[in-house]
Amino acid sequence: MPKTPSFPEHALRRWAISAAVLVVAQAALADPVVVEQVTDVAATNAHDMFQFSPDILRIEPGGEVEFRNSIRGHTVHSIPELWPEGAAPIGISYRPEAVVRFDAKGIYGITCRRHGLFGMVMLVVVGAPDGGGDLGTRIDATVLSQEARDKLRSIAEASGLLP
Ligand SMILES: [Cu+2]
Repeated sequence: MPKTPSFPEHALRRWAISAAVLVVAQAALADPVVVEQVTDVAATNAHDMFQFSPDILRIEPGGEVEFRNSIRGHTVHSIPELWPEGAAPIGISYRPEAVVRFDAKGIYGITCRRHGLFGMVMLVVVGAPDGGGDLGTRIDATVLSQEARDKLRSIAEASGLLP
């Protein structure tokens, strides 16, 4: 019976070690969190049809978010009243994907310029704030539609940022 050549054990061990190192390195880089901009044509109302998914994120300072599908009318725009002081505003249009890095701690409000009217809004919470602070007042101060403000309130309430 012919002897089948066996893979040298030391080479196998070396391969296993480099594979383990690779996994650790990838975990350390922390891939961006993905937010999809959804158009659900099966929805029976505009409120459900146009959404950011998920509509709330909690990340650490320096964390990155990849916004996908800022096309066919969807955009990603900062809500000025819900944006930490000094943080650069964002405006993404006509791009299948765009990565945004959030450095400053705080609560960031984001809207789609076309569908924000129907409540296509979301929050990004960077760091761990003690609470929403004056979030409720700031939501009321926005020039968004009532539907968008209601959506922001419900997101904030569901995540403990508002009582
Ligand atoms: Cu949209």
